[in-house]
Amino acid sequence: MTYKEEFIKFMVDSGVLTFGDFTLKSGRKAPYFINCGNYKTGEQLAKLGGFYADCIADNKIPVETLFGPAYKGIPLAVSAVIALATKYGIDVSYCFDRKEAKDHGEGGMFVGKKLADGEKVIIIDDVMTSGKALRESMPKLKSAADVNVTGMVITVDRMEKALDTDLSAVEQAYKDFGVKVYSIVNINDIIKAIQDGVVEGKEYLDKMLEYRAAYGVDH
Ligand code: OMP
Repeated sequence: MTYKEEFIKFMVDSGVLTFGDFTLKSGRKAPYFINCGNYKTGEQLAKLGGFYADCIADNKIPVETLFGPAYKGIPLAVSAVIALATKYGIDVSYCFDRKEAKDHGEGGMFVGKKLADGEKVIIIDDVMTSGKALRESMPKLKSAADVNVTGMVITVDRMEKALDTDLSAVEQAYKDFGVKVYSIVNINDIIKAIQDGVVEGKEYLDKMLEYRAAYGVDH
């Protein structure tokens, strides 16, 4: 089994890759959904962190701090920062934002490493569809300090159009913010894994391809 196939099987076994009728953050109605909130156990998070760390190390993305956007990005960034240290001996920091500012104690909008101008930051998130989530986190991150976002690492690139453009969300992210998006797998890898029988789901393929014809784009 290839590395990508192993990850796709891991998503299915963890109940993360699901099929049905879903309304997405962008308003799109999709026949499949990747719910990273379903990685629940210590073993699953340890394994997930290893995949993020592999992606960062393999692509040699410069990094001082991992940023996990609240809420779903928090355990993802924590899993990745631990795996970078234990698997690769790369001991870096992590931080996350608060959804509501704290007005007592240490106060502020961020928890974890205090960001500095020029700091090399990787955004750790779950999935990219239209790029809306990145569009929301960039101003927050930049409000902390003039950080250097060296990349964004996600588990699945759905390879879809950004909103109001024919560019892919990944291309639009680079155009607007200079942020390069790295993914462990993309939707073509998932479709191929289903076609090859690596994971179940052949009955959903028609709907997935139909959806891909409507919103999908190559990059
Ligand atoms: P965009 O902000 O449109 O790129 O959508 C990505 C975000 O939507 C993710 O950060 C999730 O919060 C959520 N999402 C998933 O978690 N899994 C999916 O398969 C699809 C979405 C989505 O709503 O598009």
